Amino acid sequence: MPRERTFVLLKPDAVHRGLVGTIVHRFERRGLKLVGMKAMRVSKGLAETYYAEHKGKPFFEGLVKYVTSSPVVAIVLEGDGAVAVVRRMMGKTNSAEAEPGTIRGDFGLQIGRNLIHGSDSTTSARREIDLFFKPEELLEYTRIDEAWLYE
Ligand code: DAT
Ligand code: MG
Repeated sequence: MPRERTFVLLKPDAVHRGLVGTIVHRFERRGLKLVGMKAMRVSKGLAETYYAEHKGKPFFEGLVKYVTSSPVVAIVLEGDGAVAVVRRMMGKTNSAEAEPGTIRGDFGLQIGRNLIHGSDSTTSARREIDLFFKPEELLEYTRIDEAWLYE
C-alpha cells in the first residue's frame, strides 16, 4: 500500500465525552503518524463547504448544526494505506450498526452522533486537509518505530 495522508475530525460528541485521547491512542498504536492536530471550532461556512456533498439531503442542516455546535479536533494522519485503515477503524457510518472493535462500534449508538469523520478517498483527503490546515501546520518527520512498522 502507498504511504498516504488522511483527514480525521473528532466531532463535538467525542470532545464532550472525553474520548479524544482514547481515539488518538488507537491511531498511534496502529502505527499512524500524527502529522497535524488542532482543537478548533468549525464555522458555518467551513461546515457547509466540508459537507457540500450532502447539501440537499434531509440530515444536512442537523449535520452542520452538530459539527458547529461545540469544539472539534482536526487531525492529519499518515501511513501505508492510511485512508482505508482509518475508515475500517471507524466502522460503519451508523454507530448502531458498527462492529464492536471499531471506534463507532465501541463508543456510539446513533448515526447522528457518530463521533468521527475520516476521508473516504485520497482525493477527499487532499481536499479536506487543505480546508482545515495551512501547509505550515503539517509536520514532516520520521517516527522512531518506522523501521519496525514497515519492512
Ligand atoms: P461517513 O461519515 O461514514 O463518511 P457519510 O459521508 O455518508 O458518512 O455522511 C457524513 C455524515 O452525515 C455521517 O457521519 C453522519 C451524517 N449522516 C449520513 N447519513 C445520515 C442519515 N441517513 N441520517 C442522519 N445523519 C446522516
Ligand atoms: Mg463521508
